[in-house]
Amino acid sequence: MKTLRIVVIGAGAIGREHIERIQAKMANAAVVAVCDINADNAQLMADKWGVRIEPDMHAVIAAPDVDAVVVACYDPAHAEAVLHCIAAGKPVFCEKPMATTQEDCRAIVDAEMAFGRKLVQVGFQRRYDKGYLQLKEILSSREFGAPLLVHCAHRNASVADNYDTSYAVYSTAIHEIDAIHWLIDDEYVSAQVIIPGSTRHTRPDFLKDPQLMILRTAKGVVIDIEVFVNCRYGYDIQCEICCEDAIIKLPEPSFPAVRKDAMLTVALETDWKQRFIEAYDVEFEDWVSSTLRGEVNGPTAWDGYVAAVTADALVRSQTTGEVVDIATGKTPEFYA
Ligand code: ISE
Repeated sequence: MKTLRIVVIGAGAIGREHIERIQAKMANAAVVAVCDINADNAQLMADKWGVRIEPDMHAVIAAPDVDAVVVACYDPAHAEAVLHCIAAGKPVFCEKPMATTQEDCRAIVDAEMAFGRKLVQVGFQRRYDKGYLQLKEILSSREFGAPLLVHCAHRNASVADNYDTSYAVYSTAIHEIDAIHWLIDDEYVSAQVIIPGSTRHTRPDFLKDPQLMILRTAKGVVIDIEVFVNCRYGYDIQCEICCEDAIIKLPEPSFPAVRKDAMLTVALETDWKQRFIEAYDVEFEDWVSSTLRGEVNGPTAWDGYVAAVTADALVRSQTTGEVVDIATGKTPEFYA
């Protein structure tokens, strides 16, 4: 069996997780090198997994013993790394967001089309979650009619100190933006954000929390997304789709129900890495096997671009509350 030899760019929290996942769980892939501007991060992974440290990102992407690249560095550095992979003809898995501006996302799309073959997969792991896959199957069967309304909630117990109002879109709702686009297979046409009073657990001048985001699609579906990143009680992802003939709800993570002291309790997840751990594993299995076949099977650079354009429209509405139009244009034949 062929082994996919990978360099991981960025060995912070998520990069480390991916290195461990590849080294500990995957038979047909191996991390051969790590590159991080933080030398301690790279050293930690070199010590633990025996991978070589490569300080020069451009050189390691082009290295002959590197078949593919995982980009998991600081978000604003994604675009440069991904563009370099395309220039070197190397398949690349890029954590979300693909880039922090829609212009950079468009540049990636244009570079990939000019190269002539798909190389980029974006890390929208929800598409590999069992519950979301079940929703996709049910919706695709059309057994319950067309979707009309989608209610989502994305709640984090708390977030880091540098997380500001726009992160609620770029870092958090970006998952729903992609997942719902994929689930209902429809194009977004407008975005609006409604901001109620903020929780006392945040500094409202820096982070407005919670927020209600509303998206509309070309076929008339209305999607509401509650983002509440200081909900305190746990990590909670909800998605309910109202179709013409049925209401379909994302399954809850499964925990035993405990009866004790006149209470019936069921645990909740507390952390996104745990909630989606299986999805990440399946996502990487799929990325490695499709890369070895010379294909891109998961979310493409075009999906990354659509998410970025939609996210920018939501962020524009955060300050005014107004409805902002979304125009991504027609999906190019290359990505159809
Ligand atoms: C984080 O970056 C993620 O990707 C998590 O899934 C999300 O729940 C969290 O809000 C983000 O900051």
